[in-house]
Amino acid sequence: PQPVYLSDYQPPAYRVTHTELTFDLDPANTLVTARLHIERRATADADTPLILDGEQLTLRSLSIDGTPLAENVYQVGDEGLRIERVPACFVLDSEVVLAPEDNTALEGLYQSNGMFCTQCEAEGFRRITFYPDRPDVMSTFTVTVIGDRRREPILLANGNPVEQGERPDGRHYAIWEDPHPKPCYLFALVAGDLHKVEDHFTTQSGRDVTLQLWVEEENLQKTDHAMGSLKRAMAWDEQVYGREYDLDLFMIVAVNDFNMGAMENKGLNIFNSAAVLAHPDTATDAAFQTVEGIVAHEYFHNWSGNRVTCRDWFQLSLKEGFTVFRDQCFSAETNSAPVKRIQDVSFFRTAQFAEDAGPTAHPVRPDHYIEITNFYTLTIYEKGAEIVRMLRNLVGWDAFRQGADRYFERFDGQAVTIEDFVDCMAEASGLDLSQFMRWYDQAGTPEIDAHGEYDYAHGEYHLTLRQRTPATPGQVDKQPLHIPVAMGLVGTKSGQDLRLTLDGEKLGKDAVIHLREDEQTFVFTDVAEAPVPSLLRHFSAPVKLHFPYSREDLAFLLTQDSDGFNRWDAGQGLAMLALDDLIAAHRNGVEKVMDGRVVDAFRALLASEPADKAVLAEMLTLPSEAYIAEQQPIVDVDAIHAAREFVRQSLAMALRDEFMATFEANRSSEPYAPTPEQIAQRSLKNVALSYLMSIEDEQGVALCEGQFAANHNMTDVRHALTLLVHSDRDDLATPALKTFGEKWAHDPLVMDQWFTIQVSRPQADVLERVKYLMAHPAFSLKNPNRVRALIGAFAQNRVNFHRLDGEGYALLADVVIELNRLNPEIAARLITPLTRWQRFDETRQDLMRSQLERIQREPLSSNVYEVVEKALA
Ligand code: DPP
Ligand code: ZN
Repeated sequence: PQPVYLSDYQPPAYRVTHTELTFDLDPANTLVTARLHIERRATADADTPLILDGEQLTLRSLSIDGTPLAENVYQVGDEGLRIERVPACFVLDSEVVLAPEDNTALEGLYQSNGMFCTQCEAEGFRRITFYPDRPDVMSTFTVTVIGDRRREPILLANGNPVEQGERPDGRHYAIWEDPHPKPCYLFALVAGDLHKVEDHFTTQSGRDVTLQLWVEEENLQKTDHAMGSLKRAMAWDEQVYGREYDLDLFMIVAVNDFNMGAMENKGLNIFNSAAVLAHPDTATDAAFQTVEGIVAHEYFHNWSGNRVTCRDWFQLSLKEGFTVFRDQCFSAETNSAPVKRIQDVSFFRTAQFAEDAGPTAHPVRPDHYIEITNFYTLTIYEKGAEIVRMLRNLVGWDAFRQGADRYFERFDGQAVTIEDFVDCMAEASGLDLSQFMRWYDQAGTPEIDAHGEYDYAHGEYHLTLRQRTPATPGQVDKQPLHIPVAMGLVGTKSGQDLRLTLDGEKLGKDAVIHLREDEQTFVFTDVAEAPVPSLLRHFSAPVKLHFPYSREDLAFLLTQDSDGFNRWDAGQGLAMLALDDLIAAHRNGVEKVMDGRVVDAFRALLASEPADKAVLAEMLTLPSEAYIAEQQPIVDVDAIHAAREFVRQSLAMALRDEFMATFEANRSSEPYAPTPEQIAQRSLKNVALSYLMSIEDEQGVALCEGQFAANHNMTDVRHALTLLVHSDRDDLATPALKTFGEKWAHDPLVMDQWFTIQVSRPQADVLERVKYLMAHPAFSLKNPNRVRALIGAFAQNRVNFHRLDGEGYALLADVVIELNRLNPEIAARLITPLTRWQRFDETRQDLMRSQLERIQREPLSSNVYEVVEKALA
């Protein structure tokens, strides 16, 4: 497989002004008839051949302006169709045949539970018909879908329904028209036995939009939350960005077999059922929040992605980074804003930092790729969103909003680049963002070494920041970035933020300083008392910041920092120092001693009257094993697990009564609702229960059993079941798992949770359990959700996946090899944990590499090939 380079970009020689498609659906033999209205661009030479992408298509007929083409004027290869000497303006008709029932890659047209559906982003449309499958070719579409009235009573495509009826052969059809020119990656078709719930939204200009959610019949009672989320998202985009929906109909379809979370096809979003269905009995609070966030994300794409799209796939973050930022802000406003930020950042610092430090590190705008589906990454999405957030913070909301308006107006109906977006922000704000652009082109996580000194004699505080970005594959030399550092100085006597004066300028108590050089010293004057600096407030830039805080400093910031995010982060920092000592003790075989300052800090937190219980729950949660691992030069999975368990148990023993009181104070028998208040209360109660269960406190165990049996809502049931299964009380866990598994055998999304809970426990029997569960009737390698729930979850189980006999790695490689044939996109994603081999001890390095080499010896899809190649480079 050959890489594609950004620098090779050429505008298309031919445009498609209108596309007419007819699908005569059949599982084994779907006939796709395409009529493309094509025009050569004025800038292209008259002898430029027409090249259309096409993969795995059987061509039946081909004609230009009604005349069938002789076989010597065109060529069909593995990647498409080439026609020499075409007119400047013409109609191309083609007929191809596909077999949706054999499509296990879930790209293009496939079947899920008998339902026909499509997934075209990024390059799936070329598996449907011969077409210029690139986002800078935008066309209006008319689509006719023909199906069997009984098997496919519902026939959907993008845009507006214009006609439906019977055919002489007894089949029925529907015609859809999408008036908005769109790239083919936004094409969608769904046909099957679907049922709908319908609602309405009145836009700010008074238009009525019909909203439909299409699901299988048994899922009709799981649609309320998504519908409510959609209406909230539509209102939010009007209020916050002034963006209104532009068709009279908006549809969402839930599909069981889906590679990603969801897809923003124009007017017809297709969702992984896990990202849209939610009911209190079957979905946890976290799942409710995920549904809300993804529904909003896909809806927001209607402007940031569909009306204004990407010129080429190197610009993917143009739509994804911006849209993730938009959905993060939406969720922050509808839930607890500080908790949303804490959760997003802790995930980011664990998973994106790891990606940025590994062999698949790439810039937010990559300069080459082999397989674009490998680039739907945390870097493109989440780091892209952090960059947009920095822009918002740099220019301020008003200029940012003006820049966004300018962007949507200027580029409406066009396929554009990241520069186009940033230029709008620069124009609206008057700021020079040229150095800032490096964030898009430079991979790796910048590190800032900071140190500060208080000059008592002059009342000055000197803060020195030094930045460096480590080398990443293919990018050795890094230039300094423009890094906004939000900060305050917290007076050690007053406990208050001090007024900041920098270079004679009064900045208030909470300021942003701009690091642009390799090293800069900032001198704050009129500093009346010795401060502790609070740096990188609300995680103002996606960097690693090192400041030599003492434990006393961190304990001070934990209670005094005015920035809620940094209070949480100080607590995490304090716990990390204790964990570091314990990891060292474990490795050296020395007795572990708990740091009393952590206990004191937790005691104070538990005694406080929390303003936001969800924040308190986060503050009482220790850094995850994955996060701790990221902080270690060489990851010692066993020492990390032992140290973290020791801290959990020490806290539980020292503060047993406090946790019990917290648990009791936050029980509730109110009917379930996914409101921020209830979610906060449940998370605090369940954190307390986790501590009690970590020492298998007798009363705690009884409460846990009671919570499971009470069956009040899935959040509480799942949490209780997880704690039982992850404890050593198999006498209780085994019957609970059985009850749960039998009760929910009919519901695949709940069975996913049942799989995950079992394979994420720390006990040593997990590998055998994974093998056993792979043979379970509810498991299938063909369903991505099942694969993620069982195999993906096992690979996150640090102590068991990294077993010293290498059996965990071998199991993952076995699955990757099998999936490489069935679903290359999912196979490539599954390899990720093995690609991080350099972070482990030599024994594990060898074991992981040998599994990667074993995969490499197979005949590979380009997806898996690219990942393995990079991992072993
Ligand atoms: N474009 C989809 C999304 O992120 C993923 N394919 O919304
Ligand atoms: Zn997206």
